[in-house]
Amino acid sequence: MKHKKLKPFPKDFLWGASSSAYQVEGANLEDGKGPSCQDVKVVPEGTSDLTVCADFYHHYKEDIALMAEMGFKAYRFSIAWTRILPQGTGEINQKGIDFYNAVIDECLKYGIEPIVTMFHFDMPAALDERGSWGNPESVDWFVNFAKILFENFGDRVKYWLTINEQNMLTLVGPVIGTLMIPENCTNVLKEIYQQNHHMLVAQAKAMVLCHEMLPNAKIGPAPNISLVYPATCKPEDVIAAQNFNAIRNWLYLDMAVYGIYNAIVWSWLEENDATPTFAPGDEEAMKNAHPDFIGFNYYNTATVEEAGEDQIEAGQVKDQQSGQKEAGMYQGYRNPNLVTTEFGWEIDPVGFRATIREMYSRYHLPMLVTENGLGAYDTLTEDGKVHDPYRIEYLRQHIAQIKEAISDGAEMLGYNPWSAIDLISTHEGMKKRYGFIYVDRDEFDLGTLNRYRKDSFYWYKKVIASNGEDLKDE
Ligand code: BGP
Repeated sequence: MKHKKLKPFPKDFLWGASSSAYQVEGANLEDGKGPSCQDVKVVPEGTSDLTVCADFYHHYKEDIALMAEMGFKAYRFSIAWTRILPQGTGEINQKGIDFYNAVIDECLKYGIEPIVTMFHFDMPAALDERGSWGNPESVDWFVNFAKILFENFGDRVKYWLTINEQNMLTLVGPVIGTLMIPENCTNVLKEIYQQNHHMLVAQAKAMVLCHEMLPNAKIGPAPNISLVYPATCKPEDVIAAQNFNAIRNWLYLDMAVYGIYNAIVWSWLEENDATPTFAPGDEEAMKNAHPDFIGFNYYNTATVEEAGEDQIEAGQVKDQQSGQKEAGMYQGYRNPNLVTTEFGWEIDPVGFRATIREMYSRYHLPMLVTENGLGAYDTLTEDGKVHDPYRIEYLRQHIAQIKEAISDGAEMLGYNPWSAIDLISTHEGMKKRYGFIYVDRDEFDLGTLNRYRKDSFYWYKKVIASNGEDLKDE
């Protein structure tokens, strides 16, 4: 549909950007913080560990001031479970509470709405030792953590996100450093989807608790949603695309919104003897939960074709956007219509609109973009500049497609691209940068950690000031 006239962004649209605790904060074992799975994992060769990151822990005032200078209306960040509960359960670390109180207050000082992710890839190491999400008790661990967050921060935080990219944890957990599979496990698929089930129940209970404790707050899930295209109009390819759409996307949103398991996924699990076991009360808990909005991360679309019967080999899965193959279900296909980033991720702004349209048709809920962005090599010039026209172009095209989607009738709450500031990429370390703010350090040399405004910083400031009307780069 080519619109004759585009609708404007809503007046209170939440322009901002995102980060996550384990990638941005550093101070990973400071002030009583316990280790998370990210602190004990073996990082990919040639990439930085997660001990210092962007050192947001010590620079948050300066960083939030820079966000305010860009005109941010929102900042989406995650709370490290192990800063609040070093062992995952038990005693609260007051210094952790103090830190996030300070971050929230600093945001509010500038009128920046804090959007809090409760779990972003950082299971407490102590809970991993107790079986992680595979332990049925994990539901209570998470709900207990959620309650502490609501009690301590709920007076000021109005937007909550439950679990970041639960679908990626389930599909490619080991490459992110999460998802523990017990050594003696004989049915890995069943184990994975049992863990996934525990996360779904935990999320549902946290949403209900949020509504009980904080009637004015809004809460939603934050999966990574990529609409899946069929490689051709061959009917078998269309079925493959529906299969992957169900496994990758709709399983998570059907459950979050309607409290039901997606039928295609359920049949596939049944055939593989991998359906999860329900504990008493699970079904009811899932039905009772009603998100107020859908938070979602979007980087690109996926394309698949009909699959043969062979499985993907371990080691072929590189990151959260790869690994698209499941025997008899679907097989990844390189979309010849799309270019890729320097790091091999396809770029598909129009697919962003298509993804939003599809989600709105299925769920009829307002949507909040919780991630989107371009990872690239950036260079700091001698006079302290970072020229990143590639990032501006990527963001410009994606924002333009949100406007199309709004004109299509979709309800959009905000746009929080990845990332507010340079931080550590899960797979590529420091060299793959996403931020509007450059951090002077490299992979292993911590540099000065000074902050510099990239060209995209000034451009985004203008975008926000014009409420998305002025997307020009000049
Ligand atoms: C998402 C994660 C983020 C972030 C981003 C970029 O999947 O939620 O935590 O890492 O992807 O990915 P990467 O750092 O691998 O480029």
